[in-house]
Amino acid sequence: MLTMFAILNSYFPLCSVSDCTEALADTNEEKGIFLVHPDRGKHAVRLFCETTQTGDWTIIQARIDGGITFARGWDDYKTGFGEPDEEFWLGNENLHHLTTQDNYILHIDMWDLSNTYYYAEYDFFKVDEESTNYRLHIDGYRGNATDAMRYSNFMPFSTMDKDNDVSSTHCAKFYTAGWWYKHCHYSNLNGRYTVGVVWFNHDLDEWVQMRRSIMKIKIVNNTTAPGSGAG
Ligand SMILES: [Ca+2]
Repeated sequence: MLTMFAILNSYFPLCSVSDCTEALADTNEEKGIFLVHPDRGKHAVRLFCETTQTGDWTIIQARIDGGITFARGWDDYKTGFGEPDEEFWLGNENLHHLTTQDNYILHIDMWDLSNTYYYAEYDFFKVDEESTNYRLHIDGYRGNATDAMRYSNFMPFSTMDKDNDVSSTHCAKFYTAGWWYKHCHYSNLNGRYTVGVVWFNHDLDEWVQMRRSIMKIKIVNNTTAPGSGAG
């Protein structure tokens, strides 16, 4: 058994790596694409990992230039699409496996059409399993973008071919994207590029249209996760 493990490990040096922190530590790289196994071996996923002064980050979403369409159905959003270092959606299944193996912070960088920078960070970010339609849990906002995503808290995910929102309309179909729509949204970072990639700024009381967005997560250790049953 030991021998077999050694052989497997020589073929797949990152086989036992379950997140970006371990991948980066294994290779001493500052950033790059790594093959990791969030749930210890059942799934392999390519992650773009980056270490910064604020920690080791995993990119989960990127809108950069409208190079690929985000008008996709359930299966695409489930498995993910795009390239980890280009336009990208990590995939709801991967999001679920990652965010349930530890406690994660969600950080969102956004630049509007005039290149003004906004960020929103959530101390708690978790995506439930598919049987809940990848229900979202976020809490503990800070940033300069105002807390638009809280509106989506406890919502299941919807796509153009799956209406899980609480609206009488089909939000995902209307906005041609996948998101945790409610009735319908105050944030829509998977929306149509660039007209629908928006974040509602409560301070400005207006929609801000984004040219670029990056969503990334990192493990927070030794923190107490807030209760997730409030919804
Ligand atoms: Ca509906």
